[in-house]
This record gives sequence, structure tokens and C-alpha cells, in this order.
Amino acid sequence: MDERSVDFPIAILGAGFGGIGMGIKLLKAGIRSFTIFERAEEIGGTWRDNTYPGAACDVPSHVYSFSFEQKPDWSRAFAGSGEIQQYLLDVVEKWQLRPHIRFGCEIVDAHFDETDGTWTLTTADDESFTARVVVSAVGGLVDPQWPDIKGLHSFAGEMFHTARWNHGYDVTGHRVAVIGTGCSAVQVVPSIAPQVEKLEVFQRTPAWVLPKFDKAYPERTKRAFARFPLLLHALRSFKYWMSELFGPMVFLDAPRLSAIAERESLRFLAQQVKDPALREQLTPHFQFGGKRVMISSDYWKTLERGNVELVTEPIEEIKPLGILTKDGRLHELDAIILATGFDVGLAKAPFHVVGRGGRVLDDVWKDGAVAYKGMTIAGFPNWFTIMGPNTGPGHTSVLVYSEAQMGYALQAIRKLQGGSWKFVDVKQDVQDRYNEGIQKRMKHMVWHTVKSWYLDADGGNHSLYPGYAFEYVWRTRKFKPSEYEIARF
Ligand code: N01
Repeated sequence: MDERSVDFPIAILGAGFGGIGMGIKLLKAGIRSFTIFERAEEIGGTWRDNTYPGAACDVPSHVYSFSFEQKPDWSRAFAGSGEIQQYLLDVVEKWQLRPHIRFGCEIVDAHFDETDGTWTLTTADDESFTARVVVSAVGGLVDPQWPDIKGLHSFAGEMFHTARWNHGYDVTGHRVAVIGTGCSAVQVVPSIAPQVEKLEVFQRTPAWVLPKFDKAYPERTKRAFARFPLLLHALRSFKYWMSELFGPMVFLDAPRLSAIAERESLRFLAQQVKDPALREQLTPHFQFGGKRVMISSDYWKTLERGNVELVTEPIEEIKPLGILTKDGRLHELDAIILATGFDVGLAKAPFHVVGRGGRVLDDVWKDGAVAYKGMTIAGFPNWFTIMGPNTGPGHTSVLVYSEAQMGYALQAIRKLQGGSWKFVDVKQDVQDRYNEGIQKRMKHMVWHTVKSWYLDADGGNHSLYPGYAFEYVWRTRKFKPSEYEIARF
């Protein structure tokens, strides 16, 4: 154990990919004085919670896993949620992280004390902890978004959200509705369609879909990956660089580039759906990449099944017996599945956070969340965020960004551990200049062209990174003390 770490408590918030990765980074650096606070009773975050039928990653598994914990035996190119959760459980086991985790412990308040450079964290049960450094890895897509539909709770049948699937309810032989046609819906719809008596899919906005080049890996390939790690790394690099290569098609506001992808998607639609009227209903009317592109080889064609109906008539109200659409039709149902996304937390304070001079994070961020490189916030010293403002990817694995953030936080922690530094606080002008640059670039991104969860209510984008992942990694490779105000003991 690093002796300097004994009096240097570090709090990591959340035991999903971000918190687990940060814990491993610290252990690898010989730092053991950290606690991971997790409000649930198990690790895994998104992959613990999203267990709906068909839940899987739409980013290749070899890229959607830690670069420092490669798994040679992914069963397929795009692993299901159960396998990803198992991967995380295995990693936690291997690194013996469990003793560091406090389960059922929800932090609801954090206060910074300038005199001794510590954060005081308070839990929902009113327990207090102090930490010299906080790494917030609470995730951005966690809490289900319940739609604001009149009469929602009057429904007499079964109703649940994709992110809180009710495994006690069997959809077999029932009349089921799915509200929403985002990434979660495109996975759940093909999975339950063969089981249910009737499936009605309520679409508000048709979205772009591309085929998923998924396949199971043969045993001999997995053995080869285990035996020759270089092969595994080569595959990972290939998949990662391919996502970067096609990135501009997904994130740039470049209509000619978008048109190439749109043509491909429309060609795919024509292959999948024979009925021209249905094709018309499914044809998107916004620029490719504006919303997250959906990856599925069976969603569109499922909508042509005899027992499936795409409903594009707007929802008027939910009644005890089903969904009433604006045309006056009552769709009688046994169950309603809400695939309506998340209350996005990428660009807001996770809870009541009070920094230097009593400033409250929610107030500081009232006009939009900003941070330096998405990680540090002026006035909130020794606080690092994994997946903070403007760090989400539209085109590749989120873990590429998170790992860069973990490395950056680790460098700062090492400096702070040195003994004489009380805290580091990013300089306001450094943070402002960085964010001016981000917002200037944002004008050239496609995301402003259509409403989506990427945008704040006022249309500002404080969630995604406007550029390549490799460039973000390059920009965050070094913690530079000159960019920070440094307080010493
Ligand atoms: O949610 P969404 P999601 N009435 O917000 C509709 C990640 N993810 O859970 O488009 C009717 O994308 C809404 O309609 P519209 C990924 O980052 C990753 O699917 O706003 N409809 C939309 O169709 C993704 O982007 C994986 O008009 C209503 C849908 O609900 C993010 O999670 C898998 C409505 C919500 O779509 C969120 O995806 C799954 C209403 N009142 C998810 N309110 C991976 O594989 C909302 N909608 C990694």
C-alpha cells in the first residue's frame, strides 16, 4: 500500500463502469484509501438496471470494455446486457474491489471546506464521510424518464419502463404497447414481438437505423484471442479506429456527408420493409446523426410482422383500458412498456454540491453545465467528474473518454497526495476559454438540427463532445498544474 494514501481518503461516487474503472486505476497505482459509494445493492449501473429483453450494447464489445481489462471470450461482437454485467462482476472480483464498496449508500449532499481542503459527503441516511478528493461517476443515463402523458397512472394493466423491466410479468400472449422508438425500443421490440399476441409501437419521431453487424465468435477465435493478446488488441484497435473514421458522418453538420449515410439507411429500410406506406412512416425527416443512430438488423423488419402495428397517430391520453390516440381510437392493452429514455444527468449536478464560498453547483450550472475538459469545475476543488459536461460520444465507445478522465484524475490525485497541496481548483479563465472553444465547435455539429436528449431545454448542448475521441484523449493526457489555482497547507 502507498503509505502516503493512508490519510488521503478518496470518495468515488457510483459503481458502474466509471467508478469501477477509477477504483482499478487507483489500485494499479498502489492507492487503496478509497471508498466507492453505490446507492444500489449491486455494482453495474446501466448494465445492472437495463435487463429488458434484447438489451445489448450497440458498440462492439471489444471497444466497450476497459482497455486494461480485455476479455478474449466475448460471446459475440455486440454482447448482451447480462454478459456485460458479468464482465463487470468478474473485473470487480479479480481486483477485489468489493471491500471498497459501500452498497445502499446514496450520497445526497457534498460540502467543501476550504480550511482543510476536504469534502464532507452526507448520505440519505444522514451519515457523513470526509474525503480529500471526490470522483463523481454517477452516470448520465440512469433515472428513467416517465413521459408526461395525460392519465399515465390511470392505466389498469401492467406498466413499466425498459430500464426497470418487470421480470415478474410475462408478456406472452398479451396485447402490449411500446411507447418510444429510441435505442432501447429498437432492441426490445424485435425481442418480444414473437411472444406477444399483439404489439403496438407508438412512434413520435422516426429515426435513422443502420444494420448491426453482429455475430457469435467461434470457440477457436476466442481461444486465439486468449492465446495471442496482440490479436485481441489489434481487433480492438481496428474497431475503434473504424468508429473514428466514420465519426464525422455521425457528428458533423455536413449535409453531403450525412447524405451518404442517409442513402445507406434508406436502402436498408427498403430491404427490410416492403410496404411503401409503412416505409414512409419510418422515413426520418432530420439529418443523419442529429439523434443517436440506431443499430439494429431486425427492428424495421419486425414492424412488418402480422401481429405488430406501428402507430404514428399522436397519443391523446392513457385510459384504464389502454391508449387513446388523437384520432379517437382506443388501443386496448394488457401492458404498456415505456421506452421513453432517461432523465439525463450528464449536464446537471448529481445532488446538492456546495463548493468554495458557498457556491452551489446547480446555481453555477443554471444556464448550462460547464467544466474544464468535462472534469473539473471552477470553485469546486478536488472534484473530478467521469462523464461530465460535453464528454459524451455520438459515434464511439464512451469508455474511451472515461478512461482518459480516470487517467487525468489519477495524475491530480498523485500530486495532491504529495503532501503539500491542499487543493487544486481549475482557474475560471481556463475553464471559460475551453468552453468557448467547445461551443464554437458545437455550431458545426449536427446535433442542433433536431430536438433530442443531447440538448438542454433551451437548445444548448452540454452533453456531447464535439469531435473525435482520440482528440479528447490527447487533450486530457496531462494534468497541468499551471491551469489550476493551487492551495497549499
Ligand atoms: O431513450 P431515447 P432510449 N410520447 O431518449 C419517445 C443509450 N442507450 O432509452 O424521438 C411519445 O433515445 C421519444 O420520441 P422522440 C443511448 O445513448 C444505449 O431509447 O423524442 N413518445 C423516443 O423515441 C441512447 O441514446 C444502448 O419524438 C415519447 C423515445 O421515447 C440513450 O440510452 C441501448 C414520449 C426515447 O428515446 C437513450 O435511449 C439503449 C412521449 N411523451 C440506450 N417521450 C446501447 O446499446 C419520449 N418519447 C449502448
